Amino acid sequence: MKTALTIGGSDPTGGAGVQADLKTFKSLGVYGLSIPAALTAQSTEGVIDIHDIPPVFFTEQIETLLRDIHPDALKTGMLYASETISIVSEKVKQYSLKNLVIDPVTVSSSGASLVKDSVLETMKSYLFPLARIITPNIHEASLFTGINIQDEEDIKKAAVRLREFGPQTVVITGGHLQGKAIDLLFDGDDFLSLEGKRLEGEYHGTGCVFSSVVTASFALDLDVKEAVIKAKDFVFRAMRSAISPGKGMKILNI
Ligand code: PXL
Repeated sequence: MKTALTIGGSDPTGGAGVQADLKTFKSLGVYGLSIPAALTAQSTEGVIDIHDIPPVFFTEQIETLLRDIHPDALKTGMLYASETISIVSEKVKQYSLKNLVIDPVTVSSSGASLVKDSVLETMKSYLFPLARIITPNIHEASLFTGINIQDEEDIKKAAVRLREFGPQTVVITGGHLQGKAIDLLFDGDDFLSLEGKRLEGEYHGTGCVFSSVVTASFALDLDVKEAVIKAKDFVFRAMRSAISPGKGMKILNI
């Protein structure tokens, strides 16, 4: 059985974070491994508090697991602190990990900041160059490039700029742009624009699930285009059948 590792934040609702990633891996037939990089106290109504994992213990989690298991693919989500990002970058190189998917998480769907200072710079310099793909949404693509994204041309410009930071491929998920839900993939040569129906409402965890499907797909040897097409379809179907287990946001049915 193929294996995929997620390194990210814990979300007790299971709608985002490593919990959502594990469920997504499972539903695609990939065995899931997980290392929490930060813990959140949250409900469907929002993030209340964040606690980071001490760097020494975070390193111990990674080394213990990777000395034993070599995952076929891995993803990062909420890493929260710059030091955590540096450790991930060092270990990806040390253990020659391939198929790295970076979901550059910055804010929660409820609007809470999920990063400490200077995380954006550290991520750009140390982690992006190691990635097979990065999966920012429109908001994150704007933050990392400084481009105020208003239309599809801006999305293209941002994708080109983001790829200059070193990832092999960039996909900007457009679910947050007004109108259509367009995802744009750029591999350095070609753009692939994937258009989907837009579903109204606030959904929790779409970015996590999207990047998890891409990660599981890499573990299963799909190519980048196939992985992104599968992710868009999977997220759309999980949104259409979303559930409301609490008082706040809807959670994808995975
Ligand atoms: O959706 C981004 C995200 C990622 N990881 C964790 C989260 C969230 C959003 O709330 O809680 C742990």
